[in-house]
Amino acid sequence: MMTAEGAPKKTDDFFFKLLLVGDGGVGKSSILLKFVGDVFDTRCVATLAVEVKIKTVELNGKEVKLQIWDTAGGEKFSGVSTSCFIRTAGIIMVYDMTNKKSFEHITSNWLQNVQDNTNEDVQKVLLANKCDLYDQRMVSKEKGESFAQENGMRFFESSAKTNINVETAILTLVEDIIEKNPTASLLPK
Ligand code: G3D
Ligand code: MG
Repeated sequence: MMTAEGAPKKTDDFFFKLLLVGDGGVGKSSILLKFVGDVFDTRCVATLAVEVKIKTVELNGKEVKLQIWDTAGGEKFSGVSTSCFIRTAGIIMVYDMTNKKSFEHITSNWLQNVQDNTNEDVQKVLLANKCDLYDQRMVSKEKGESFAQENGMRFFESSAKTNINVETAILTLVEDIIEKNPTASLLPK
């Protein structure tokens, strides 16, 4: 099959599952809404307390379909169930830079929850969200950055409200996934 431009249609596009984790209220759903938009192919999996959204992005000439799982309800014990992690290629860990506890839960619980349920190939990014509220900052950039570095994650300060680094963080994560698995398409299309 040919595209309008006459180039052969790509058959090796990627399809990755990403997972958002972090305390309630840090902005996970807002980040997803900002990245994907208010689309109608949202699925609710009530029993798993996840919402799944799909977005296709163009990256380095490839079409990459992203299935992004937004978790909720795991906040009480700072962990989500093993079933949420199945076939996950990338994890977006989020804290609220105006809420110290949300960062402490990343270091004390969420990273452990992720490490217990994934192998080392799974790429991770740490987001210090709500950076538009800089005058209410409770976690320094250095603290977030060095924790991310120590644990092999990328780090961005983001704002779902003013749209800072949301797309950059997710696309960088996807680039890392592809770099690690250049021939992989981790889910059947
Ligand atoms: P969650 O999905 O992690 O539980 P939500 O978090 O996306 O529901 O966001 C929780 C609250 O934080 C929401 O406010 C949302 O508007 C706000 N929020 C999310 N991201 C940002 C951000 O980057 N900056 C600011 N200033 N606020 C943000 P409400 O008032 O609706 O509860
Ligand atoms: Mg939410």
